[in-house]
Amino acid sequence: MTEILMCAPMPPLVIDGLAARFTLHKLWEHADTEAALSAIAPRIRGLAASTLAGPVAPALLDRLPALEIIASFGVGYEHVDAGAAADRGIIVTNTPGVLDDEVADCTIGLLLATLRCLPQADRFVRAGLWRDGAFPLSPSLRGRRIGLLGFGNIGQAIARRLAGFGVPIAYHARHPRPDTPYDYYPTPVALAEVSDVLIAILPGGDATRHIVNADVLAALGADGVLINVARGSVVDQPALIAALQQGTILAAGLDVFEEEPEVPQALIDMENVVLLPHVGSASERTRAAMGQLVVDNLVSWFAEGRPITPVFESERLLNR
Ligand code: 8YV
Repeated sequence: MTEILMCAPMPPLVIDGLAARFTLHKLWEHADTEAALSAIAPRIRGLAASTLAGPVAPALLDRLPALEIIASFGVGYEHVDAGAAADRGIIVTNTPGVLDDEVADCTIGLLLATLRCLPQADRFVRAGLWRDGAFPLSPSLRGRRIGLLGFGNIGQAIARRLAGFGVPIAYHARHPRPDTPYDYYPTPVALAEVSDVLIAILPGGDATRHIVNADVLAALGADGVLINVARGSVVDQPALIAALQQGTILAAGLDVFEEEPEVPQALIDMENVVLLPHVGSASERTRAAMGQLVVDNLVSWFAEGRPITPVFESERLLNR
């Protein structure tokens, strides 16, 4: 039977789905993982990976000469060097599409929670403070212009929802999209200058590292709000903390952080920040769909020689 490697635990649906069709090696279950890996490495043809399991190191790929495919859980795949994998003839797949609406829904929730101070209001009621007087008035979504930093499938799903809220929308991406009615801005600073809310929804990795820096936050301005549902790496976190402390911007809603699961105490101590533990896609339903797509990619590859959702770096391997 085809042998698949999983280095760290993944959702039960993935483990069970793969174990039913392949010989699945759960590396973390071995007391001596080094010895276990050495014994099985030459036979491994598929690798099931996830952002939660950390980067797929080139040194690991060096040890897997028969590896054909890396099936990654999640739409973001910066933990795999897909270009280097393609150079080795290894296909990489991710789980796009099935989480777009869920992440977009969560983004709207975080946006409203941040602007209307909903978690703070909940804490106020629970603390019994209502009896002493009304909760302070909050900022509003009304009258705000929204800047989408990133305009891929999830960014567009957020834009569709925001259109229903009747707020103006603009965006920055690598290229303008002629098929949208929204204004394009060629740089993050230019977008921030015309926005009252900046929503980061773009891929992580080196190309976007700290794309939200002190200049972008200054351009967003003293009434500005940052929402980050992308990756912690896209925001210069110390610059964000300074901007919040100094009133350079008004508030932030953050689902992702630079060193997850670590969240700086300075952010925890701030009342004008809403913090989520990277839950954008984390509903039972959507995580199940993502897990099933990991399984289906491996099954399709080994049964039919066709992955379902290869990343673009892998396309050159498939078009040969
Ligand atoms: C998950 C994500 O948290 O899809 C992504 O890129 O960030 C999330 O859906 C992540 O994939 C968990 O491994």
